Amino acid sequence: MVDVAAVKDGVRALQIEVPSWAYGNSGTRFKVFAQPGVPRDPYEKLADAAQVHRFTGAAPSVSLHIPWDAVDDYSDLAKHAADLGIRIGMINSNTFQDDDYKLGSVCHPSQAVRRKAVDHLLACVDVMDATGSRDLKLWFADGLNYPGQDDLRARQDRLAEALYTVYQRLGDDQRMVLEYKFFEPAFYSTDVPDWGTSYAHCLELGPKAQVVVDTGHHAPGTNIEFIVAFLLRQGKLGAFDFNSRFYADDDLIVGAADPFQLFRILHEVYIGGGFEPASGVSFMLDQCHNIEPKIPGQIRSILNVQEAVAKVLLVDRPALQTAQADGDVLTAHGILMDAFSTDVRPLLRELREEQGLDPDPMAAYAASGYADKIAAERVGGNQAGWGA
Ligand code: RM4
Ligand code: MN
Repeated sequence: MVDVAAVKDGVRALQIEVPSWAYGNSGTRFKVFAQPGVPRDPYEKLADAAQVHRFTGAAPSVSLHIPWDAVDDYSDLAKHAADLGIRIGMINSNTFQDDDYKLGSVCHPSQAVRRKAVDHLLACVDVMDATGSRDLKLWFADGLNYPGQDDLRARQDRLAEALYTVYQRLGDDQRMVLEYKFFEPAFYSTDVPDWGTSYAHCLELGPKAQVVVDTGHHAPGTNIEFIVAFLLRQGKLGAFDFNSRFYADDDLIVGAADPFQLFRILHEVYIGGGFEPASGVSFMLDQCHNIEPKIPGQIRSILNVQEAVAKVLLVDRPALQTAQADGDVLTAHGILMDAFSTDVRPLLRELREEQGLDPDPMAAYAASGYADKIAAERVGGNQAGWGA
């Protein structure tokens, strides 16, 4: 009854983008623990990302964060990626690490600061031109800590104006994707707190503006799969930032905290056609590996997403639809749970063998000697990291 070949095809077609910042040192506001072999520059970050692709065959692109990944020659960086068998993906803007941005960036009360932030976003589009990247990711740390601190509504006007300016600069094949987050670093109110705010701005802007769902950016208990279903129905889901959260924006390995939630989200992606290339939905990891080694952390993440997708593809859709139409609650629920409860690891091992990959990417990476090699080679210089 199960079409194993179709499940394999679906997983084989899935491409997951890795973030350059996953390879740098990271931590909490209490401590950043440096790791041996961490990249010193964007070129070395790409080399590490290429290892993730080498062992999974599923991670052909890397998100950059500007200015963390600023280089003199972006075409040269893109060429370096191509030489490694990968490519540069989304360009993430950063308007949160400059002293000027204490009270916000594109929503700041000062016109001069807003201009500076918009100029940065426009410069990010230049990077997209040079690297062949399709998407500009916008996440703003803007918001308020205290009621009365600034005018909530005026800040929305400023946001709309900035987004409009950047939207006008996009090429025909470029998009901007707007991420929301309900708290942090602002704690009373953020300027893009939820999917509705992002959606409304994107709708006003036009088809090249899409919503980003970062799975760690919701209040506990939020039904993220509903948001995904809704956005897909509206043609407004641009991208995912995958990670896990237990309490806040934890940025832990996707599928580690709640594999069932990941399955439910990806099931809605499937129902909504989000795995079809024409949908334009991009699947990214947005994670940091504070205590675990970084490259295996990324490999594990890719495997977790693949496992969830394989389970989704195992759902007996016709039987589910029949049970739903019949109002047969328990049969419908059972069909979903049967798929979720299936151990898909043997199937995925088989698929990897068919792809000419090692069936066990974690073990293969560990045996490759790459970790020792970079620890020995990358001595001196400044390890990358954003010193949280
Ligand atoms: C933000 C957001 C962005 C990411 C930064 C590092 O919370 O998730 O996507 O670029 O963190
Ligand atoms: Mn994110």
